[in-house]
Amino acid sequence: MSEKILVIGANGQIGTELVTALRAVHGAGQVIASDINNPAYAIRNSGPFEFVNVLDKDNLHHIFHKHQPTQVYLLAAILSAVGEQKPKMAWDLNMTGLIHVLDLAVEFNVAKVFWPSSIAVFGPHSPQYNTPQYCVMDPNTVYGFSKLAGERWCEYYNTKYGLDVRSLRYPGLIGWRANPGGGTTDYAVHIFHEALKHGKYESFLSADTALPMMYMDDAIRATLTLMDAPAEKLSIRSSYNLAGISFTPKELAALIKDRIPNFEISYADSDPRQAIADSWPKSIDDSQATIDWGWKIEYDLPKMVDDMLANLKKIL
Ligand code: AKB
Repeated sequence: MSEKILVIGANGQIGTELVTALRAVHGAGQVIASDINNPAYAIRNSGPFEFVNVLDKDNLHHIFHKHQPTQVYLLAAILSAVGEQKPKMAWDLNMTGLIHVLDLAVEFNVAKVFWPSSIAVFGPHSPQYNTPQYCVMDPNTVYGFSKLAGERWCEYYNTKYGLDVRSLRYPGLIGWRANPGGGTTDYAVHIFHEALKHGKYESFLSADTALPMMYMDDAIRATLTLMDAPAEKLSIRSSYNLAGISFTPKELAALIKDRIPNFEISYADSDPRQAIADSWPKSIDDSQATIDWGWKIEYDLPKMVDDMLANLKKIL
């Protein structure tokens, strides 16, 4: 059966890359990109696009009815840093948007739904190193506890209505095709742009702040692999831990300096994003993803740095 795939929030950092990857696999006409904002050039010119506001259930209902999607990817969300500036809006978008999509997926018999969670579901009392799938979770950002509540809703819709909903706890994502918007891990993308454009960067996180990160190619491959896995292999219907690579701003800067010798990094005196980063894990145990659907990363830190610089040099 040919798939009809609806991607909601297609203009963002993940959406831009995911729509391109899905169109390459399923054909451009089968993947409907949608967003509340005008699409980026790459999205607009490579296949169908719809304006969608996830908070407007009638609008969303119309899109589901029109396209009868077999798969839906819900990527519209407010991330950690912006969420702290607009807490009520972040809760509303991240929760109400998810529940609208889960309800419509049940009503329209959507075969599979993907919804991203995050390492932000963990908090200051979670184990910081090799954080396990199941442990104390006391997120203290609105983004973090909206993701944790969202995971519970996903598992609930799976158990109660049999909805095949799948999810990953993404670490910070690093890619060259699209910029991140409003997260705590954004420094790890901005640093490359500034190194190439200006030869220097001021990190808003301190030199030794380790965080779990992942190259976008790995994240997209993880997403597509999870979505292709046989349903009976999936033992987790809340959201899978996903590890990637863990590093500090100092370690990343050292690798960039090896390749751009005049590059200099400095560190901000204080920034509200530091407290968020300090509440998150430093590394993640994603062994259940390996057991259930064969997950394995391909990009280590040096390989990611080389690929980011090579691609950004072509477009900056
Ligand atoms: C953020 O920094 O808010 C996101 C995330 C880790 O979910 N990149």
